[in-house]
Amino acid sequence: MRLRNAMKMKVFFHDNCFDGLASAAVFSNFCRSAIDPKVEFFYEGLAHRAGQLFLDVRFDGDQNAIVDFKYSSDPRLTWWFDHHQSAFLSSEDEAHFRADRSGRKFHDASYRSCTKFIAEKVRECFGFDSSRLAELIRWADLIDGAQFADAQAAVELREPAMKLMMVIEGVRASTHLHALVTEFQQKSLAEIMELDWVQAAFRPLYQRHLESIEIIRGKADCSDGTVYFDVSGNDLEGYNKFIPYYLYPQATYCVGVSLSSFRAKISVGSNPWSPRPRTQNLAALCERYGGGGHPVVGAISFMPEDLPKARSIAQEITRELRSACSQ
Ligand SMILES: [Mn+2]
Repeated sequence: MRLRNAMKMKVFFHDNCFDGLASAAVFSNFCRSAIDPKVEFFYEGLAHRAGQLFLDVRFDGDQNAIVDFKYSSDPRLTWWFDHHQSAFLSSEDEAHFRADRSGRKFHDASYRSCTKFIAEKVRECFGFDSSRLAELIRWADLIDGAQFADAQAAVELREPAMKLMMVIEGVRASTHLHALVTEFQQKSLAEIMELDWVQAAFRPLYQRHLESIEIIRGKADCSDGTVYFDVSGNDLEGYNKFIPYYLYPQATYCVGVSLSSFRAKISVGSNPWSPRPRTQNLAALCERYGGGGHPVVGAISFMPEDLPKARSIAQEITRELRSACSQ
């Protein structure tokens, strides 16, 4: 008798994002335990960029899943979980999702993290219990929802989960990121933090983190409740997004411009500990310029050569937020 080949599950996740990797781990744990114990996983990170998002994405698994990232109407997509407000590239994609009757595609923008969303959906729809990954789920929800006690906790990185967040956001080797998806299912966060390769990745990133606080301090300009900074000349794409509020606790919003090999990026955020309430929906604001995100944090991507355009839009957004704050 011919042995059946293992089912090949391709999992696409939001790259360099704690919630993205944790989502991949919770989804994989569900697949192996509830769908097929012999399933073989293949991982690929997806990043927001200008232009066609899924152009070089190959849905080449027997089943294909996207977690914590935008919807694709590709017929080869089997599973989808996302919690971003800006989850659809077009109204056609949204209509395609609404018409789906597979029972395997899920969207709910009221969740702080996709990780917790997946855990609750697989419980509700498939009776699957993810509680053995409770620590991971709790931290993904805390990190993606920015539920830290204060900016110090978010920037000083004392907890293993916070250190891992920095490793995930800073590591560029996809083999390391994919390894973490597996480790998340087998070890505690403190144990993962003790792994030699994680320590080796952590040390230079932590050094860079300390330097980045000084770089942002030097570039930031805070007025009318809004911090603006441009670090496009500083080779600093993966900085900790709470640094501006650590430096300027009185700020409500922050607008940053950065540059990497594949994109120029405007990051727009709001201070979770702001003394003044946030009144602007940052996903809607970023959507006006072709970006997206959540009400509390959004981003817009440009081609690297469009940096001057990114800068001028970032300044326009800064003026708008400053005027909203001074009203
Ligand atoms: Mn997320």
